[in-house]
Amino acid sequence: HEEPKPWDPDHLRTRFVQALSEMYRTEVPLYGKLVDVVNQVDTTTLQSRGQSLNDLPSRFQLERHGAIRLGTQQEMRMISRLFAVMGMFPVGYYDLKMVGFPLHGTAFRPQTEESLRKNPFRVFTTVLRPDLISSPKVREMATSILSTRQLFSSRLIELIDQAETSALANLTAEDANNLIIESLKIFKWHSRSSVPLETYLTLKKEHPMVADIVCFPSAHINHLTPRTLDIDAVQAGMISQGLPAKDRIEGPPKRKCEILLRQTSFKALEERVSFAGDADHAIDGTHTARFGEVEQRGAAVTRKGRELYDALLAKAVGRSEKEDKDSDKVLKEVFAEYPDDWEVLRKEGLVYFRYRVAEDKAPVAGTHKLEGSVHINKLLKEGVVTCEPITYEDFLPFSAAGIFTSNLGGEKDGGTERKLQRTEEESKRSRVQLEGLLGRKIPSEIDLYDELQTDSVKECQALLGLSEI
Ligand code: OOG
Ligand code: NI
Repeated sequence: HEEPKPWDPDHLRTRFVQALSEMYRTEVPLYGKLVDVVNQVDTTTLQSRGQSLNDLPSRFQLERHGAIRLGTQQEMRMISRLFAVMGMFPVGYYDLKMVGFPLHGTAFRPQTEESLRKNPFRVFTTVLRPDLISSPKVREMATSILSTRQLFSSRLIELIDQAETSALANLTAEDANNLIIESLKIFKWHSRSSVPLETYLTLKKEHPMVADIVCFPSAHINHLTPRTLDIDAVQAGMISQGLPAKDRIEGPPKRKCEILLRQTSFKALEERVSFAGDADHAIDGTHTARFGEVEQRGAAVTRKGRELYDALLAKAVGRSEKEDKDSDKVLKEVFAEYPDDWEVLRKEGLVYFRYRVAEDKAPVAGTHKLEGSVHINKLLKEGVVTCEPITYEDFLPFSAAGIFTSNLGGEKDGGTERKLQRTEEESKRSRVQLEGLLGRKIPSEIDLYDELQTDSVKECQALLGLSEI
């Protein structure tokens, strides 16, 4: 077993998330409690399967995602360079205008099957869009405050430059340590605002998200999210242990065949902040932003599967608003239309699968190989090939809105409209803008799952010596 190189991107990402997790537990003690609840639940779930936590691959013990909100294009550009060093690249475009936030962004995450297997940690990263702030005065205020902020230390920029230009082999273990230390500074919480209370309140009135982004010297991580094997039990556990859990779990209802992503959180706490005052007098105030979240991931769905999910979700939301019924009950009823059997989901092309030649079926040298073209269903039926659903590694903007709306801290009368209308055309334009800024195309998550599935079929085809599957 070889020691990983200090600059191996997957290894750096693992060290980074461990350090981030430790920092966040110290900053938000309630988050530590959530992680304890998750561990208790997973231990019980595993016990019922005759297993223990130690049976889980170590990557399961790592947080699955975090989220940050940036203020400027320069900050977005620099963070994308830092995340690339840790093997995280933009996947999926999220236009949060559609849920009423003046932000758009992407998820920086590992893209290859191998990197995902080692550690699937990702960061949902958004950037403020000043053009969506309706008041010219507030827009000017926000951009001018942000123009002097320096999120990245000069040592960090130097290390990123080096990692990009020189052979990684030239960088030492100490350089790697420094990269982690300097990176943490970007995500650290400062209980001191960089602006006077009055400015904070003006920005907050416009939109709480704008105040959260603009008024602090760092891009504090706003939540971290471990995964769990049983999110319903974690929700119940949070409630019974007195954590301020949000009312309901976002995403699809509980099913036999889990799809996409289910998430819940404890609500953000009001934290003390000192605001810049006159002369030496700081003024005390509060800010509500940071929370803890938990997620349970299911299968990645195809475009067809996603359209069905979106349609059923919209139907459920519409019905529970109209009928004033328990929304979870409505959700369950409406989702009865979504097939809940892996074989049906596969045959109807709703879910992506990873195909593999069964271990004892791979033809070894000298043995008879299959010939010509065989349908995948036949190979599955004969046990020559096996398949398992591909895990969904991305996000659901409507779920995110559900989580964030319960974490914004009241304030409903802002100037920037909370439900901004957007058109497909507009969304395409802003996506191209973000791509221009990142200097690369943002692949659609669905295309990546499609590719994983296709590659796995090709791998089977090659191993079995078939001309076509
Ligand atoms: C959105 C973060 C989205 C999730 O779990 O959906 C997210 C934001 O920062 O505003 O983390
Ligand atoms: Ni999240």
